[in-house]
Amino acid sequence: MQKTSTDLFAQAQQFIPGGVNSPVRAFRSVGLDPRYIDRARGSRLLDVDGREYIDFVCSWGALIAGHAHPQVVEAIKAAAERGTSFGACCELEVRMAEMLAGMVPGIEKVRMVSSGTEATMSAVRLARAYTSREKIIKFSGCYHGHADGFLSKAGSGAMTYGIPGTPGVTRAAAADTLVAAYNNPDDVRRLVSDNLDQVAAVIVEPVAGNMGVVLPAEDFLQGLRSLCDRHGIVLIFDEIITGFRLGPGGAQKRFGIMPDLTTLGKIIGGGLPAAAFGGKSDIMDMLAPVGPVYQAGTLSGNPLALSAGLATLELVREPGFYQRLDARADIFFKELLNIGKETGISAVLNSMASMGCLFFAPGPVCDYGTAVLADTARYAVYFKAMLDRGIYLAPSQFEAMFVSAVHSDEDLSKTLEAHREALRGLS
Ligand code: KE4
Repeated sequence: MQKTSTDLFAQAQQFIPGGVNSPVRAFRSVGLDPRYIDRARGSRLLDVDGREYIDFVCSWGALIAGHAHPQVVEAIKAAAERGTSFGACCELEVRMAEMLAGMVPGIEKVRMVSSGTEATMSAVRLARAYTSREKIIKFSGCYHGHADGFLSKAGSGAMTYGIPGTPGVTRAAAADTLVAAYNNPDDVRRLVSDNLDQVAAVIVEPVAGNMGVVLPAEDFLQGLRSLCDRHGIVLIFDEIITGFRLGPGGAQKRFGIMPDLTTLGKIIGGGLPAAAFGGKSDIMDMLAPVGPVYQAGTLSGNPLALSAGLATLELVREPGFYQRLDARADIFFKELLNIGKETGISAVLNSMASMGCLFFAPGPVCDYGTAVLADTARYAVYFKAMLDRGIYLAPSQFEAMFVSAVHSDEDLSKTLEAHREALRGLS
């Protein structure tokens, strides 16, 4: 007898804290129990209760080519038949490194890891070693994974559950992390001058995707670049969402601003656990075994994950991939906003390329302070109304929604219709 989502969630809670392996999946902030997904293909999810959804989470942005893309599945099968992990070097690692160095402007050398957290944690360690400094600057509302130093005023699940810092992070770890307001260059300059010659790195999501979507203000990123140049600070672009989302070279190519280090994830794993950090050779060559900075991983560069990632990158490299995707997504997001205006519901839509976020906020959302003004209770009602109509959005106001290359015209118009009905239910 097939177990229902309710059965599975009850059982899961006996063995897994909160019943989930990652908090944001718990649906708590939208006041529901999670749906258990049985399978997925293209733009669709099917849960164990037989309900089908059009998916706009896309494994948090990883599946830009959709679920179970035939070329990705084929690549994984072929790789699996040759062995799932060698714990030794393999050609796929060379191909991936060459691909990333060839496509991402800021990457001369790169190292693969298995999660975004590992990538950002390693990049910060490297920056500290390179500069012989200890402090880092992050931005409130940005999320760089759950390594100790990143959890002050983080975004994503930490923001969803209002966890300002988190127990278990030592005072020392927190003290080395300075937090500035996103899109506020004066704030960053103040922190740098108050901590002169102590700041190793500034880490930023060039387009924020973890407080909902927040776009960089004009000259914000250029301002960070200039400030880091002036003070010998390593600029880290956390492109774990924006890498290969905002185009083949990510945000750094789109904006023409070169970071010193870049972190990548999600899309480069094609739905399997693969992430990376890379940058200028003189920084990267400080890593063991060349240099003194230790960093390692049993499954780093895993052939199965890299086969899925490489197959996905081959798909996004096809001529016209981004033009087609971004054009459709742009029309879709504009329609979402227009319908909001028609129904008189105050909502703000921030989007870039195929990532976006509808905020039930009173005014423009340009940083953490304005994002938290969003009406999360109203988002929860809207979320359920969309879920009931077969539209699967992020179970939190403070996440992004993603359009993939396989969302059909029918998917998008069905979603817009559901959106219109859900908003009408709010008024
Ligand atoms: P992971 O350790 O979860 O692979 O990556 C951490 C990370 C780092 N940097 C950015 C910009 C990220 O968005 C993430 C992870 N994103 C969240 C969703 N916004 C992951 C979802 C989850 O925690 O379950």
